[in-house]
Amino acid sequence: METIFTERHRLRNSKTELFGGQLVEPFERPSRAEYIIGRVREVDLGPVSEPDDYGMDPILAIHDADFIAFLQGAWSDWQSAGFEGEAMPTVWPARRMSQKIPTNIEGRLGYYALACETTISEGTWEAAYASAQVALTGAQRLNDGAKSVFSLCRPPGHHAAIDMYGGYCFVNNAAVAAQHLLDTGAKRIAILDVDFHHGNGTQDIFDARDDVLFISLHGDPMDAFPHFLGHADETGNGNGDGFTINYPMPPNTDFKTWREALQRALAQIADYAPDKLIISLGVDTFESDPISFFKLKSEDFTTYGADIATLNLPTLFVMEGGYDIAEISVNTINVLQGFESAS
Ligand code: OKP
Ligand code: ZN
Repeated sequence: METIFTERHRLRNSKTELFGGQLVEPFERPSRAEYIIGRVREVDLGPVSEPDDYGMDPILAIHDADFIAFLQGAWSDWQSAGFEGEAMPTVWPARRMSQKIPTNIEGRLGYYALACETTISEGTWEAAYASAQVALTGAQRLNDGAKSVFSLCRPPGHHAAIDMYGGYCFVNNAAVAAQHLLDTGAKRIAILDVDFHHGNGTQDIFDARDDVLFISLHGDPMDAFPHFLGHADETGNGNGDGFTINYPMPPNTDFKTWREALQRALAQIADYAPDKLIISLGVDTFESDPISFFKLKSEDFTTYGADIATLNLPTLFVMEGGYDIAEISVNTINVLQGFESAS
């Protein structure tokens, strides 16, 4: 399997995350991608290629233009305001307040943020842009006939909504890839999100559409980030009614239970008969992940990679989360090798 990767992910290198009331080193850090690409090379998964540049249009096909302009300018606006730390919101347009977009950078941060753990710092936009290009290049490889591709995206994307960032995400890489496939001939795309956290951004983007089936397996939002989306009764709206499916699961969910949900999801994807499949691949379902609460073991990732291959669909794997630095690389590549061994 070919991997698409760029060192430009390193431009996303913030120094702080608000966690447990303290500013800590971010869990979403450059070494994550370095571990994963190291393992890709160690097991000789396949060639590693640089992304092509598809420009801004595919990003603006998913995201609100003023939101993207905000991301592009946020770091410079924050610095111009004279602040010394990294950019983070402290105020939101909460219930019954005005939704007018402020001109001031502190107001704009609150308007466009869905969470405040994720600071914006120098290079953040450039890395987010490059990450989307990694996803787009992987998608185009499927158009060119590849059976499967690994887009080693960083920063991740599945929490980024039409006009919101947070949860370490800025541009929704999987959604941008899905739209590219639709714009180049596909009629239906399925996105299966196996990251521990609910893919609220992807759900938001495709909420009212029937050309993308979105299915997510995740920690129940009653207990887990992002807390305010991902319940089982969210099934899509308008034309999209029935094309969003959520499988929230409780703390300590083990592989047996998780795999039962996966099998149901795979049957639903088969029924939908998509042209192509995108996996939002987060490996934070691992038992030792520092910020999650499922109990998957390393060998389980191989098993479920093989399960996904039974769909026999052209498949793009888009990297999302996974934070136990020592083992994310093994677990990620286990999914890809499990998939290949069953293909
Ligand atoms: C990004 B991805 C836990 C706080 C969680 C943000 C998590 C973002 C996850 N106490 N903070 O989906 O892996
Ligand atoms: Zn996650």
